[in-house]
Amino acid sequence: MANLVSYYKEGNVAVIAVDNPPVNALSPGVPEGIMEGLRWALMHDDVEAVVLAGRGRTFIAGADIREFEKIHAGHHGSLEGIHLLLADIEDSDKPVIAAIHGTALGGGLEVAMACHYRVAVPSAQVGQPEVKLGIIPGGEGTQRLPRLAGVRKALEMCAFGEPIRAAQAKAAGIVDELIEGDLLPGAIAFARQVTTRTPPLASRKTAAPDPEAVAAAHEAASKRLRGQTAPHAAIDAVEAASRLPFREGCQVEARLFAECLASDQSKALIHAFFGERTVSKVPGIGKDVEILPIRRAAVVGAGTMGAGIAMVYANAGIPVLLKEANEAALDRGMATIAQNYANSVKRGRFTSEFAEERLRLITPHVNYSGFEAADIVIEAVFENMELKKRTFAELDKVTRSNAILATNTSTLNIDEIASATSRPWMVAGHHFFSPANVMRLIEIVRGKETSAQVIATSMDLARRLRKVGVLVGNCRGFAGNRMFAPYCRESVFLVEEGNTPEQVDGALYGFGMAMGPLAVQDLAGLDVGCRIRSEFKHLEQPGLRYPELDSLLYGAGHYGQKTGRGFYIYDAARKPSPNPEVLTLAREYAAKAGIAPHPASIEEIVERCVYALINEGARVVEEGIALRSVDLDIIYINGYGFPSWRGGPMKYADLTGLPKVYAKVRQFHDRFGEHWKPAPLLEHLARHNSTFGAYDKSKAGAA
Ligand code: T1G
Repeated sequence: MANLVSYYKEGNVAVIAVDNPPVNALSPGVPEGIMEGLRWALMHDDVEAVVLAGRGRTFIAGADIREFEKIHAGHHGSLEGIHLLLADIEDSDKPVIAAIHGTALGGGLEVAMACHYRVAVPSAQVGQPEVKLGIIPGGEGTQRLPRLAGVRKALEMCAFGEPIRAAQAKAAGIVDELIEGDLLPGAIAFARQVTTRTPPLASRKTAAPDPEAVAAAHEAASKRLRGQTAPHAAIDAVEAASRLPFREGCQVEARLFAECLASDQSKALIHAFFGERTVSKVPGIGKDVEILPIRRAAVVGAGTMGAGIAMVYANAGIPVLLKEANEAALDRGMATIAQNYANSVKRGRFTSEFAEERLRLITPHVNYSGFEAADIVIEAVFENMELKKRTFAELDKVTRSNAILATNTSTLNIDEIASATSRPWMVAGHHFFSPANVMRLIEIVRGKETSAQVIATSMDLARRLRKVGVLVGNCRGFAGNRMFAPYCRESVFLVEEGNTPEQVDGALYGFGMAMGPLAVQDLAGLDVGCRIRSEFKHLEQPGLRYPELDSLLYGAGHYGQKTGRGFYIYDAARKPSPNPEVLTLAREYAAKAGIAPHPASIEEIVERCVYALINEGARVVEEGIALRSVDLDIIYINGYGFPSWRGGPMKYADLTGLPKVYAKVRQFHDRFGEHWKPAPLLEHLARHNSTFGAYDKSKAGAA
């Protein structure tokens, strides 16, 4: 334990320092080490107070979440050590002071609240983010926090999981003092001031009931965290603190914590937590690969995507040139950017100073001047191969040979685009998702000659841009859009079979998708979908059924939101309402095409759309277009509004059970033909009652 926790004396104050990098999690051995240090401190009569601190970049950032992964996998893991530690701290007859820097989160804040006092540097944050893992605070935090900060503040922190800054925590009564200088000396000085006082205990305070706040919290959680169960459990636990004595309240918390930990939502959200970190690990590209410095960027194309990408770089503090073919188009792009910033200021997301400072980092141009200084160029011109190749041929001449040339294409072949340059090894796809300045996902598309340096730099850059970068291979639609095609195909088929767009979208919205597939197609533009389809029409298999209704709407001049009419009718505020023309068109087309009407249940609608996603995802993994199935989960959660509390499509399939998913896919194959041919990997894993997660692990082992 010595190496996880050390302790020593500074005069009459004992210091216990946790040293469990990278975030000082309460891994097995850490609570025991702290208890050992506390026993040692209490044995020394010349010690009059104890300071508990974290070495490295943070105080304790929570329980070790890997322990919960063990429990989910049926192995032993527990919070017992944490509860014993909480009791030891409270039983101490010498004051224990938590010295907080970095992030005191989850069990870290709970340990700090069991201490008699808490001091923090101004940059520190404290929080109970457990609901983001599908659980609730399990270290008596739902009982101490309302006693320190009141029910309303405790509800906000425990039900929504957002951390607060040290100054807010002091104002709320969670932190006793802010330390302006060095934390440890400041904490020791504070400790010496309190040695003579009776150490106060949070658990001995009371929390006044606040039924209005409880009701409001439940209502807000149902809206903001739609479908999630842990937030409501957290609210119930905090409410118990205002009604029951401390120990009884802790029993309520323990029961609710155990229920949440056993839930599929917790398995899904913890899968997503680690998954978001796993995707940055690319087998064969280790920390030894040099990351190229990216100090200046340039974007070609000031349309919706180009303008959004320029904002992404500016928001990360990277100066960026924005080039368009003519002044008018450039002015439109800059106006879009200015409007986006104004909206963010209006919504309180940015201060006006931040927005002005970032806007100054974007330099508009109608030529390539300044491109020779760019370390990376992102091409975001119209989705046409000839235009992209011409642009890359120009970029090849006007940029330094070691500048990365990235394309934002969402469907075109990276290798063909790279062939227009003399340096295909410096070319990659950086596929942003619209709106680029909002969506967290970037698909980093690896061409056959893309160098390891460009990949490593792209993955690191995604982090700097505060995005989630996922490496994918070069095929039609890469990973996300390739899977999205069958998902959308089934949604249009269902409308052609007589189900209304509202029924189809309502079923997927109820499943947890941020938007239904038909509303998404209206948003993206039916013209875009039809143009892409026409580029690949030659690949369609004769005799196979393909969606036609979207093409019929497009042919009637209905492109979706942009023309005010598509699968829905949109008012000036783009609020959708049913479009009766859709059902007429569908009925007429179905009659001509011999498609039998088939009213589908909500369950079938969800299965046909989501299992189509899963079946294609299995092929994407099998072909190596995605490194792991979890990469597809992270793509769908961060790029397509798939509910994180279902873990992503592949985790959802694992939790559903692959034998069940495979059996349904086979049924659909029998009913609907070739589109539903089961992916061999899905069949293999189902027949062995295995999971996509186990397959990832087997590949990791092989890497
Ligand atoms: N347990 C295990 N590993 C953790 C971890 C944790 N709590 N937090 C981070 N890691 C790993 C992470 O996987 C990554 O690993 C590395 O540390 C760096 O993390 C009892 C039940 C603290 C804000 O939810 O929010 O306490 O990829 O890349 O961007 O009631 O990590 O290097 O192998 O995220 O600087 C509650 C979760 C737990 C905090 C730092 N605590 N962590 O962000 O680094 S449940 C949390 C974070 C609990 C109690 C309950 C962030 C961070 P690798 P990182 P970062």
